Amino acid sequence: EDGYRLWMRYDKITTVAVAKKYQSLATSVLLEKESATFVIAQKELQLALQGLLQTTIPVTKTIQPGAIVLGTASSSSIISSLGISEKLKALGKEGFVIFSVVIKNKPCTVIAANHDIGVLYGTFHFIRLLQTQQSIEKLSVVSKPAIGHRLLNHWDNLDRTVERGYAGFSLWDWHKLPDYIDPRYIAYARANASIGINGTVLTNVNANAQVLTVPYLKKVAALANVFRPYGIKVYLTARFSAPVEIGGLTTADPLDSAVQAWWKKKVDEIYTYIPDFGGFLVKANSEGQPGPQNYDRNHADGANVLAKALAPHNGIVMWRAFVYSNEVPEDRAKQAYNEFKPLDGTFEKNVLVQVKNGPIDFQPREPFHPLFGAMPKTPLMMEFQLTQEYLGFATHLVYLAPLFKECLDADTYAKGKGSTVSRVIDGSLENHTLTGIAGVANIGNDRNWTGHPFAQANWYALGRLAWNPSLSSETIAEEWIRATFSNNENVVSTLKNVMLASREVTVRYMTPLGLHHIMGWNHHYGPGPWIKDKPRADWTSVYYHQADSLGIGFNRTATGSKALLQYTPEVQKIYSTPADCPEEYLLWFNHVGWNHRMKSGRTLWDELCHHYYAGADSVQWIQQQWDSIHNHIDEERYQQVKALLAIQYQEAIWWRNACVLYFQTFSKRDIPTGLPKPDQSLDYYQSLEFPFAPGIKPKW
Ligand code: BDP
Repeated sequence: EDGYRLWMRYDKITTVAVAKKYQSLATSVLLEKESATFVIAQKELQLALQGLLQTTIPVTKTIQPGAIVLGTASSSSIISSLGISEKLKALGKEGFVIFSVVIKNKPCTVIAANHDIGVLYGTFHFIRLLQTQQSIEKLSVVSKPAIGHRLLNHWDNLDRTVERGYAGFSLWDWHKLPDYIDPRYIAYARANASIGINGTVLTNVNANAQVLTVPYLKKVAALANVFRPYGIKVYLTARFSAPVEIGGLTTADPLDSAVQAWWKKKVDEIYTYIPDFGGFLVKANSEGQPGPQNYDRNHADGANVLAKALAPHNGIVMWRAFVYSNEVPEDRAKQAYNEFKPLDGTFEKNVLVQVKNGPIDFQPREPFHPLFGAMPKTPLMMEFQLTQEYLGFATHLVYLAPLFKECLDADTYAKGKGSTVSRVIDGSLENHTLTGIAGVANIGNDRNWTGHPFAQANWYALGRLAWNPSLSSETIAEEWIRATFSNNENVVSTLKNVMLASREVTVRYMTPLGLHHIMGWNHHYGPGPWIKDKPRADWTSVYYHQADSLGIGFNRTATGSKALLQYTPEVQKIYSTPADCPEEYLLWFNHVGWNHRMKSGRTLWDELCHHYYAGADSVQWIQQQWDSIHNHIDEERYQQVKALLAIQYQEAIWWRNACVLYFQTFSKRDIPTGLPKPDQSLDYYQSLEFPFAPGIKPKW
């Protein structure tokens, strides 16, 4: 068991009573008409039942007791005769129903939708019920996605390196495409379809214009052909200077008519190869990438030229709000809001502005981005990061659903109480119909896809939350554990506890109490709170923690950088004083004295130390939990996770010792009694070089 099968393992159900029940309720697949997508659904169902029940299920055209009836009203006379057209109407293109019904005296299960893809999604839902051993006797499921565009963003370069990728090289074998279709592309599509992901951006946001040339478009088209029956569209990153780099123009000024004509022609050409091409994702005027500001134009000017070219083909532009300019601002957290908010209402209809969950950069904990709720006339799309750039790469076990949920459930108060981030991005707050969410992929060509076996859960969680942001982290973890490891109740509850705690554990040994951006320079691995004197102040750690003899933390309140004022007054109130600020964000918003009294009764300094020590200790607890279920886990994955946890523990100690010793140079206080002293000096930690970091971005 090497993890290749992800959460689609379909191993035999060993609880006899459950298997028996399923055997009588799932005897055959009834498919009246074939389509590429229907056949995928049918085969998946057969594969799942073959594995779970060890029985071969026939495909029939007539009803038998226990038939699973698949189809749409237009493809199936049986489904069209069931009187469910009203029910289906509300489900849109991707929704589905699953229900138990008696047809001609024979008990059946119907999986129906308006379109073929809905049937596939319904089939995967049904299989999930079996994998998690739920009753399928009296089913009545109605489901449709809350968010329209549910995407992975691959930061994959054309040379197959993956920026911030820790699971091997890119899946896309550009050299052998379009002629050789690696079976892994199909496995990838299937995994995504199983969790409702319906789009993939194939290339890095730090884009290479080459991918827009004809030889590459043919390769992209080959991938699109594989993905299409799985409901997945392909998207590309568009380098803003492409008209110059591959088009032979002298400018990429978005208001120049030759540039506009070039993009139109290019887009028309793309659609001749990929008739359902999804559109472009663009990073512009950020970290050295070209953009409209090079020509004194704004982001809307830039996005709109692409949007107009794509509109006739129903393509979209996802224009990223992750920007920071060449001048170092007094607070980088403010920049996206400052640049984008004034542009609200000036984007074309087919533009989504893609906003990272927090205002800095995928830290272990950030408050929600102030743009959420601040641009009512513009559909905003969420960008989460699955790849653990700032969370220990693929060696630390960190289940990210709680991080995602914290952001989605946060209240912006944009239109009063209940204006959650989730309602901003699902469009319901401002009645937007164009909606989206993306996860920066953590997938590579490692045999188990994501490097760390548990990192698969983050890919899974993104898909499940994109479909239904109101699912709990716990529900998602439980589904994933049952499908990926075991239905044994002890395994389920042990791993659930571990997974649910894991993000907070990591926050504690890396960046407790609202600290952020204090990791190693450039590669972002391991502690580096001492980082200073780099080309930009906002690439250093001292800029973010601001520790001095009086205290620590970034004052972003009205008496500091004023970043807090970008939020609504209700939100401001929550964070504006050290006395009231929730402690998990204390040092994000406030500079706080070392003697500040915390809720525990300890001083800030003591509390900080306790968090670092508790975080590291908790990794030991995770190790114990993992060991306790050894008997129930296959040996290969057991040993792999065990080895990774050992690395994680060493590194938690590394983070703890390095940070405590470093901050002590400011606090001038002892490490509280009872906590063991670090066995190495600060000099030692500062002298450590991280020898090899995969996925590093070249410095521009
Ligand atoms: C940062 C990464 C960098 C990305 C950038 C981005 O360090 O590699 O290019 O974000 O999102 O997190 O554009």
